[in-house]
Amino acid sequence: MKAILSLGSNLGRRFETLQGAVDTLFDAPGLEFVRASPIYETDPLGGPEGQRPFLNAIVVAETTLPPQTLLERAQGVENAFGRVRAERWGPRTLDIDLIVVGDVVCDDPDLTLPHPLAHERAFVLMPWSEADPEAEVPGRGRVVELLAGLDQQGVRLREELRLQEPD
Ligand code: A4P
Ligand code: MG
Repeated sequence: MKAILSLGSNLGRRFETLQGAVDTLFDAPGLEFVRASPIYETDPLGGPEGQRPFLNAIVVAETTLPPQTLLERAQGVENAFGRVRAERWGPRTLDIDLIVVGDVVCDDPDLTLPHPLAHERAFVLMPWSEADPEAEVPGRGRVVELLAGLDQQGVRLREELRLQEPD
């Protein structure tokens, strides 16, 4: 099934962290890289004042893993990149969210699918619409249409930064 992952970083070497995350995520069986979106620099949403902007991107993958296992893989990669869980919505070297996994719907606070805020976040929908223009958020509508209803001012394309396929 198709899996959409959202990657964000606003501490340290942000681009290198995103590329390293892509390389590490796909370094084990059960998850196949399909495509990465362009990278966007985005104003931080929520969290403390004075945070640096994020770099955000979307990765499209194919997976045979159960969503819970995929979440554990993502959290392992976050930890490998020195993520310190201090403050909710606070600065982080790496945040990986599962946006959708196939058509799985799940209300568990440890894993909510589709991601409960994805449909209202331009920093998710903008790169996602680039990576997969036909995409839909189950129960919410088409990504391009959801995006059109949002303020996109804080989301800027960083054309010169390009994620490579995992090595
Ligand atoms: N969790 C539940 N559902 C999911 C899911 N679909 N994907 C649980 C990933 N995790 C999920 O996450 C807290 C808990 O959410 C995890 O234990 C997991 O079991 P976390 O990553 O530990 O904490 P967090 O990321 O600080 O909190 P939260 O509520 O997940 O925040 P978000 O939604 O990840 O938002 N602004 C910009 N411009 N760009 C960003 O990338 N990111 C955030 C974080 C805020 N503002 C941002 C950005
Ligand atoms: Mg998160």
